[in-house]
Amino acid sequence: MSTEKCFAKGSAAPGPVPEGQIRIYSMRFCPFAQRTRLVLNAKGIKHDTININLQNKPEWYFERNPFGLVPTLETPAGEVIYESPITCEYLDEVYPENKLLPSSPFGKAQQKMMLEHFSKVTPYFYKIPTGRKNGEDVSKLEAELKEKFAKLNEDLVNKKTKFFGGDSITMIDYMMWPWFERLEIFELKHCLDSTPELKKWTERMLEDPAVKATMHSEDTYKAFYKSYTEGKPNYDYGL
Ligand SMILES: N[C@@H](CCC(=O)N[C@@H](CS)C(=O)NCC(=O)O)C(=O)O
Repeated sequence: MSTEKCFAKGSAAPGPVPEGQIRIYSMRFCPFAQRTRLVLNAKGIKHDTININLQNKPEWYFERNPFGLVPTLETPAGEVIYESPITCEYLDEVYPENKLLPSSPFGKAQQKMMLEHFSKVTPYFYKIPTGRKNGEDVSKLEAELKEKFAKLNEDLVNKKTKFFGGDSITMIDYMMWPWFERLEIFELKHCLDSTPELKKWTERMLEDPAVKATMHSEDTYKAFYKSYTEGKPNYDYGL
């Protein structure tokens, strides 16, 4: 790809997906799309990236994903796959190198159940900053988030493992990571203070090459989130 700049309404649809590659439709700061980017990186999959202006979406994007959300994958044969957990599982099945999901049906089911639990955590990363912006008291929400973190902490303590699926990174770690990477931006880092094992997990994750390859600097995140909260997201910030 020649540009990471986002495609907006009125733009021409990109050309065909290059043979031997897979395409990801993404947005540089989207945590859901980051899940897929983490898996692409961790597995060393050759891909091209088309970033989408989510405030002003290209008309042709709805032909790829009727929900109009990122991430979406597209293969050279024109197959499209969307919804972040589905894209990640697809990549893990199609590209055998560095398997991220357990091979046993129960192991897989466990990771999916953990993900369901985590889906109850992500809304706090939106509710708390929005509440603060509106001048609301968010202490109750913060206490609830800390309780969720305590559960995750307990899980690591009970398992006695470095990561959520064992002593090396597996799919579930990548599925949860993008929100932890943004704790500082959301001014929620203090919520980790009473969960030392979870905090150690975040430190270990920061050492991972795929995490390093997909993350932005704190300044870049801050600038993007400022533009986002002002209602004018600058998807191309820093390009
Ligand atoms: N359930 C979806 C959620 C994806 C999602 O919400 N992506 C956001 C960007 S972070 C998006 O595309 N928003 C555009 C919109 O809401 O119209 C997934 O897991 O892929």
